[in-house]
This record gives sequence, C-alpha cells and structure tokens, in this order.
Amino acid sequence: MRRTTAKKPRVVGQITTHAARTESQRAPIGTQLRSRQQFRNDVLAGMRGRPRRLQSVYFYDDAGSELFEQITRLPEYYLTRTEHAILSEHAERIVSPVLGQPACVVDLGAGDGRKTRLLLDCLHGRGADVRYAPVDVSASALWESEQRIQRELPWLRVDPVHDDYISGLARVREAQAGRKLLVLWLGSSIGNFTLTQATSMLTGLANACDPSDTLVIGFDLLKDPAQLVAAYSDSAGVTAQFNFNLLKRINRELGGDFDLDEFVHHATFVPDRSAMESYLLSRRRQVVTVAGERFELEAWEPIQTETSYKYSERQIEALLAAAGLARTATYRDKAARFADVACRPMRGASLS
Ligand code: AVI
Repeated sequence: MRRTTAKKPRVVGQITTHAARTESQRAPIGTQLRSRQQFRNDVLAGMRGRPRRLQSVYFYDDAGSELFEQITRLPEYYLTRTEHAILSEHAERIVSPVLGQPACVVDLGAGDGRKTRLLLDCLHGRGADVRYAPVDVSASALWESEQRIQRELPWLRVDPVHDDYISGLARVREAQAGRKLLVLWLGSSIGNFTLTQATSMLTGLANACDPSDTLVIGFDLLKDPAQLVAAYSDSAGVTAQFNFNLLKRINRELGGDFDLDEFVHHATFVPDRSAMESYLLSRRRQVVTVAGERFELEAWEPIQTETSYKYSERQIEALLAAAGLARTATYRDKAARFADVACRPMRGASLS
C-alpha cells in the first residue's frame, strides 16, 4: 500500500507547477503533476468527445497503484516477469557501460523497485561506487521507493528527485557531475505514450544526458494477439477492477454517478495501431453525471481508458533515430516477448 504519512524525503529538484502547464491534454502521461481541477477538466473534455476517452494517467490513485502491483504478479501479465528475467540474465552486460568510474542509476518511475535492485546489486557486487536517483512526480511513490531501497540496500546512497522525468533527469545530471548515468525507463511505460509523445519524451531524455550516459528502455514487443488480450483481460478480473477503479475515482473525487454494474471491461488488439486498447462499454442506454454535467451514453457505447502500444524491431529503430538515440545493445527473452534496449545520445558520441 502506498503510504501517505509524513517523514519528508530528502529531495533534489522541484515540483513543477500546474500553472506552468498549458497543454495538459497533449502532455506525456506520467510527466506532470495534475491537480483536482485538471482532473475535472480532462474528464469532462474526454467525456464530451467522440469516442469518449478517459486518460490512463488517472488510473494511479492509491487503489489503482495497488491494483497495478497485483496485475504485475498475474500469470497472464507476462511483461513484468519477462523483463525481470531479462534483467536478471543480462545484469552484468547491462551495467557494464557505467563500470570503472563513479556511477548513478536513475530510475524513471521506480514501481516496486524489484527490477532496479537486480542492477544495483550487480553494480555493488562488482565493487562500483554507485548512487541511486529515483525520479517521480509522486512524492509518496518517491518516499516509498527511498524507504524500501534503504531498507533492502543499506549501503546505497539514495538521492530522490521530485520532478517530471525530463527536468528531473537534467537535475540529476547536474547534481551527479563526474558520475556516469545509467538511466532506466522500464516496464513498457513507454507503451502508454503515443508515438509523438514517446518521441518527444525520448528526445528530452537524450538532451538531458551526456553522450557517455546510457539509457535502458523497456519495450513490450508485438506478438500473438491472443497473448496480448489475455494479459489485459485476465481471468481473475484484476485488470477489469483496475479499469473500473477509474470510474470509482471519478465518482468519489468529481461527484460522478457511474453505476459500475452498468459497464463492461473490454480489451482488444488493434493491429494497424500496434496497440492494445482498453474500454469501458455501457451495457445499456443511460445518463451519467460528472461534476454536474450530464452525458447520454448509448447501449454499448465505448469509453476508451487506455492504449498500450506494442513495438516491432523496425518501430523501435525508427523511434530511437527520431529521438537522436543510438542503440548500443538489445536484451530479449527467448520467446521475444519483451526487449530492454540500451542506447546513448547521438550528439558527438563515440559508440565504443
Ligand atoms: C503501466 N503500463 C505499462 C501498463 C500497461 O501494460 O500498459 C498498465 C496496465 N494496464 C493494464 N494492465 C497494465
């Protein structure tokens, strides 16, 4: 469970203000702090549109974060397990670019930290002088990852950064001068970004790094749609609960009156978008009210709640090139379900 109680994290960096954000609808998921007002505006705008859409960034309140942790342990949700196995098998090679001089592992959205720990343990085992900088817009998530990692790896110096990913990384780069960075953006988080968002995020990360730093990005790969649909429509119904939690949150925080029994969770693969798309379908014709505004839904009308893009090799290549990143290594599982791709900023870099 995410804790909300108090000991304040020792934090480098600053909170990005809401006022500074003017293009919230188009800003990348997970890269900004969002107020209640912003939540209300985004939900109302999304419900007025056709097709109706709710942004998946709003899944992650305390209950949603807990449900996501449960999803990562489901038999059908192969992503987390597979990436963990890849990192475990290739840890030595993955950390090798930062060996031989002081290093800092930067974690963009740490999650429960199990995967990052593998790499930190490996660096420690090789006698590396390493620090750890988790970056997150959520103060409670940051506090939790700091506490957890300090408990598990008491030897480690942790320098948390409360900020969005791009400016957080730039602050780490400055604060950790003289250290090579190993920047981790794991878990297929990039899959919840459109191609445009992913390109601008990676470009921003590339520009925030030195050419000698290394980024490792976790991509979920294109595969048999049957496996994909099972992963997003699990038999225990946890992903459905995760999806419904968004309606609960709207009811609680925005005075909504969604009747959860009147909606169905639906996840489908869309080949021409290389994406899994998740929906809530209205079982019947009904009127729902959010923040005093009425919405008339037809029977079986969809509300889209999430897109999870899946990548081919060619798409990864094109994305990295567009962002000014050069691939230095690719680590895959045997069944080619998932890939962790290591890369470096191209500007003036020698890729030795
Ligand atoms: C966080 N993100 C990468 C997950 C995904 O696979 O798109 C969120 C998720 N949605 C349903 N299950 C997991």
